Amino acid sequence: MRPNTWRDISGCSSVRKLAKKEERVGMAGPSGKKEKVDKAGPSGGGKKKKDVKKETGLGLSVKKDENFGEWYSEVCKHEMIEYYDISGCYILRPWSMAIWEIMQTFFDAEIKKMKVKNCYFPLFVSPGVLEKEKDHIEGFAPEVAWVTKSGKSDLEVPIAIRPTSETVMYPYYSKWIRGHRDLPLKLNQWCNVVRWEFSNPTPFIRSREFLWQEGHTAFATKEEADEEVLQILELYRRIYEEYLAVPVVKGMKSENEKFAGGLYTTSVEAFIPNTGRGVQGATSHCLGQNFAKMFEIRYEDEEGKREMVWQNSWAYSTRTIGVMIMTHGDDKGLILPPKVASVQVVVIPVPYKDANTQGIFDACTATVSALSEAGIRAEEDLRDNYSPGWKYSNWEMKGVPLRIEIGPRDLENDQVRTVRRDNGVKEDIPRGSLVEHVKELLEKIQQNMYEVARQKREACVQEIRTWDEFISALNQKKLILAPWCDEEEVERDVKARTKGETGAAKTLCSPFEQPELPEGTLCFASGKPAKKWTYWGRSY
Ligand code: 87F
Repeated sequence: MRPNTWRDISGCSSVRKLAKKEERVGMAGPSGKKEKVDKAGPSGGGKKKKDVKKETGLGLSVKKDENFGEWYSEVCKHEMIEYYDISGCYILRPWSMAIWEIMQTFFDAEIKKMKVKNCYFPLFVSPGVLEKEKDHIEGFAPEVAWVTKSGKSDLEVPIAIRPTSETVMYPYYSKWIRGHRDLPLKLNQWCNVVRWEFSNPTPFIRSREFLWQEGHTAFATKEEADEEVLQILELYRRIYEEYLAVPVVKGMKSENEKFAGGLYTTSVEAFIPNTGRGVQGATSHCLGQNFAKMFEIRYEDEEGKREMVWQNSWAYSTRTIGVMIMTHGDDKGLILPPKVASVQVVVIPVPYKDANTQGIFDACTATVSALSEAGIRAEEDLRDNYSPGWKYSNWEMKGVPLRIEIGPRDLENDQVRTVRRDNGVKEDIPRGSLVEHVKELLEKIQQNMYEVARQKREACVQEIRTWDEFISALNQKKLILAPWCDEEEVERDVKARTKGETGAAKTLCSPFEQPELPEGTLCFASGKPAKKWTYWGRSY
């Protein structure tokens, strides 16, 4: 028989009884004094959820399925972000910044393999330069933020804050590129940008300032540019699928939805089943020669002829983190994929009465050391002012992929207990094979999270052929795959016809992997011959 530890009762209704008992007993705080701490377990007993949350800081007050917006905001606030006193701006706390840094390390190393070099251009843009490329800035203009004062005096000329850096960088590309030997020029910068959005700010997904990388490259030939567009897009797919365990579709943006200043736009598109919305995950654009013309970026080829360069630009942002949270989180909080979790394993001592507490603490420390030495990001939680049950909930809320519990019986049996965050499965593993076992478990969790997310998305995909089917699928929050004539006017028309409170439907992308399109298939919206299958939906 196992002793009656927290492990055995956490999550069931007797938690409350135990919490009560502890209240009577009291627990020593870090100061050594008895501190009044909230110890209600995760289920919180008979009180209303919202009250319990206020009291304990534990537990979410809403369910993901019941009020997604509120759920998302609560989950984010659990150490990922802090709201700020300027609307649309958020503090990225270490828990989320660490995720950004892990993705950054991966992506930065990959683009360096492609001979892309990092640089840094100023945050400020002079108005003349910003407005040089009219096509580009048109439509975006209302989102540009301006500095108009220094202290109390007006600036002679207001200065824009970069919303993206084409116009900041390309005058210098024009200066630096002279001959064919200066090509390709491949630069990237990790920076912040500001876009003064007015619609519904959402942490990570739509904020007025965000972090991103922006790559800007110039080539002698279109072929080289085309090739790079897809290489970068593949890296974006890998960030989502291999790191964030979020399935995405690679594809081509429509003429309406592409970056207006460029030739064509490719993207990775994710889908959030709960809201039935698509979300553009990252974009890789071929700019063609539009900017080269505008900024006179020319080179002399081998024969001494003056030619215009071909350019690309590509970016992914902290939006990635929001998509990950929305995809994996559950009613207990965040679930972090092991590859991006700054703490992959949390080790929690489960002392019991007069059992060998020091022995248990030592076993926890030894476990963390063994895991850390093997390159696993592990941490112990030895805080003595919280009960094990409280810690379980707290680390579940923060989404740590694997919990290890060590109690008296584990010590006796030279084992530890593992509990997976993704599916709750518990296992006792011998300490002798700890490292291999944990490595294997983390890989399984990563795989399973991706697989579960993929199945959930697949269940939402609906192939349709007619307008009625389209509207019905849209109302059922489906990710719609439809045969389309690929005409701009028709997409505009679909947008107009679906305009409502929750936003209009538009194309997300035309997937590179196209299902067969039999001769004679007609466009669902115009009735003209269909040219391709395209994903449609409302989007973020
Ligand atoms: C907002 C204000 C001003 C998006 C904006 O996607 C300008 C813009 O140009 C703007 N919002 N864009 C498009 C950005 C295109 C492009 N830039 C480099 C990328 C990848 C990185």
